[in-house]
Amino acid sequence: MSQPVALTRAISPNLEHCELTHVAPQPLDLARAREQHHRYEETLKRMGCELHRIPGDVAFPDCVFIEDTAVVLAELAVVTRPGVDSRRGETAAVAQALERWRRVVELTAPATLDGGDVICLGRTLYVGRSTRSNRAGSDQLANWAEPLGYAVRDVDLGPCLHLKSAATALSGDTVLINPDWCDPSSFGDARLIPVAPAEPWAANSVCVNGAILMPEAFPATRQRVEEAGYEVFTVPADELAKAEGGVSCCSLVFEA
Ligand code: CIR
Repeated sequence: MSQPVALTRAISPNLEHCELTHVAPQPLDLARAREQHHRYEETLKRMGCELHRIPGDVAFPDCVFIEDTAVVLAELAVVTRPGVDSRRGETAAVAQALERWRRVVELTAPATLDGGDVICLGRTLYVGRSTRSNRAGSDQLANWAEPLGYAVRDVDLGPCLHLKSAATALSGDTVLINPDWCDPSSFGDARLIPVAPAEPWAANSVCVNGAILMPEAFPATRQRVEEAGYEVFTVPADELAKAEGGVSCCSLVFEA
């Protein structure tokens, strides 16, 4: 198997003007965010990724959250149309970078879709119906993905930003989930690992080469993931969490 690529984007000097939906504004320490982001990138490398970073952009406060700008399938990269105006312009640089590895297609108005709303389990794409992603977004994604053999299913969400705030795939048949934020029956017969009740934000993770990357702030959920048989890597991620970002948001990980 080839080495996976992790595509990241540097933090904007304007991060303090990021979008916030479910978290209250707090002072952001840009230097600390950059240090934690660097450790995140180094950890992806330790997990076996070839790391590629796009420069940040002062015009786009949220550009570090590159996950929202594309859904990278094995066959095709679907560049999204993010659900808030301030993030629409983030996609151009990402689309250009992805052309190195994939044919690139783009969603168009009236579709809105954030990549953080899309989970791939086997040949099924689950799309969260968040405030960022609309029916036209999942329909256009389906128009690209169904001819390739993917099924596309919408998932209703509770009070969280994205589907990946509520659930992420640990493998092709296992989901780490906060059952208070999305309906566990959404994922068919997948094996479900619930987050520890005291750690509602712990469902967001990244799977690389069969191992799992999680924030270090969720030890009880980490233990559950390890007991399920996964090797777990952790990183400090609390500074970008103030910008409402989790670990999955900061990379696009895919086979080269
Ligand atoms: C936003 O609200 O768009 C950013 N402040 C955070 C985006 C986090 N992305 C993600 O969960 N995929």
